[in-house]
Amino acid sequence: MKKEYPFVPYTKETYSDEEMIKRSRSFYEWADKRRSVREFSSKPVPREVIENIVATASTAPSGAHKQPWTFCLVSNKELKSKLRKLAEEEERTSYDGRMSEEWLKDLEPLGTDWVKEFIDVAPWIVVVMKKAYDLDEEGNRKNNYYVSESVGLASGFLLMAIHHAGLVALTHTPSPMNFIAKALERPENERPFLLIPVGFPADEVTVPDLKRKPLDEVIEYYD
Ligand code: IYR
Repeated sequence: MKKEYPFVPYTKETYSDEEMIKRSRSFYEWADKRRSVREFSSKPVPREVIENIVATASTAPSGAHKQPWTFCLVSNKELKSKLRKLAEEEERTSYDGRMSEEWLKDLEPLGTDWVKEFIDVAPWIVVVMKKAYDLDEEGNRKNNYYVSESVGLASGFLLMAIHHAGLVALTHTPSPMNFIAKALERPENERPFLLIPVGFPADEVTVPDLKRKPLDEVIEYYD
């Protein structure tokens, strides 16, 4: 392996098989408690919590370590209302004809509709932006690689950090999303990826009674 740039020692704590089995099991059981929530409390969440969560997301691996993401953290009430209004305009058109019958049927068990009250109610809206390319100080384009994969990974890390902080989130995908870049006045190299309300769940919140696929439906072994 060619190592022309500086490398530093890396120490990783390791465990016995028995300990690994215990740890991986309890991590799974904890991860399995994460649910997408659509009803939020307006109870505030400290800025430092959101910053720590984003710091975790930004540790995700990315193509050529370019970290091709920006996390826009919206707590401003007027801006949240504006995002809600614009999202609902798009969503109403989607639910009223842009989405196929099959798609609407698939969504029925989730109880979604075009009303996106959570954008107003949740104390923070994290808008994950993906950077199609970077711009250097002189405005020259610099390539990014595997941008969707990288930003998808960072978003997964973000959701786990939210869960770990004792908060809930929803991965919302208003479509099309161009309105978000405009409302947030983002530079032209950034594209909206996900809109994620973050906060405490509303009192007595309910979630759809979903079952996750058993392992034999998601694993193929090649021993
Ligand atoms: N973007 C719409 C519709 C929607 C689509 C899928 I796929 C979902 O899993 C959930 C919702 C909305 O946010 O309502």
